Amino acid sequence: MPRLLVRRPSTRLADGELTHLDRVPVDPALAVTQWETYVDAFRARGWEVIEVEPADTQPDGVFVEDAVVVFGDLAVLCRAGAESRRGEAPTVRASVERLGLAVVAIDEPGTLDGGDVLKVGRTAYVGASSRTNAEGIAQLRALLEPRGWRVVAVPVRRVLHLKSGVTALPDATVVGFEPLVDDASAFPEFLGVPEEHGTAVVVLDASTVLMSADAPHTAALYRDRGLDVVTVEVSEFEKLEGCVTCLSVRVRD
Ligand code: CIR
Repeated sequence: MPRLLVRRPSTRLADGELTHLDRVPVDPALAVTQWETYVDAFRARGWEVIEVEPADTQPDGVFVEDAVVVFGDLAVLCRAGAESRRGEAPTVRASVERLGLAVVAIDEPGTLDGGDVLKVGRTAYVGASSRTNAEGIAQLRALLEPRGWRVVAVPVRRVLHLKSGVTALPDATVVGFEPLVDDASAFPEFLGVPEEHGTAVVVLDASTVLMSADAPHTAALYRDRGLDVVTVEVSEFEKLEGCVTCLSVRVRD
């Protein structure tokens, strides 16, 4: 059964980091409702949900994808690019250790945010962003290449993380909103989509994707390609430069 690692929103969510967006009011109660609906969408499709210990002192702790990336039976604990987020790691490590995966960590001076890692088959595209540095990418490459992964660094300047700009459909097509993609030529199969919030998809199963409700034209495009599309409201997280991918870590069988 696929497993989903999540962490409920901090009461200080509204104080989360912002890089490209201006701060606007966040509704904490609505954020919790949206988070619960998001988690339920997985539960309804047979995913086992595992909650990381809540961390109210960590405003961005809900974006658990940034703290760990799973490659088969290897979990790579990240070292956050934003100093304010480094306190998220110990509780994530404790949860990951209970999953029974081999656990390794990115070390100082490396930084790596999980939102910068896009897995497509056995290729890991890694965003060279304001959060992920060259040393972090080098450490990840040293861990993955001996295990049969290809690591491809790609520039990320227009958005926070690589996966704020591009993700992948079940058939490995990389999707992105072109004005926010620094180098679409890095991806062998690329599909431009018409809305910024349509670029983030989570693959629920071979024919189903989960995405933001704030991209109806993109949802229609995916349906035209034969996909089942589940949409959820994630407005309160989008205000903080989050999206459907960063709210969970997916551990697939
Ligand atoms: C941050 O700036 O770190 C958070 N406010 C948003 C993190 C979003 N994570 C992601 O895209 N993977």
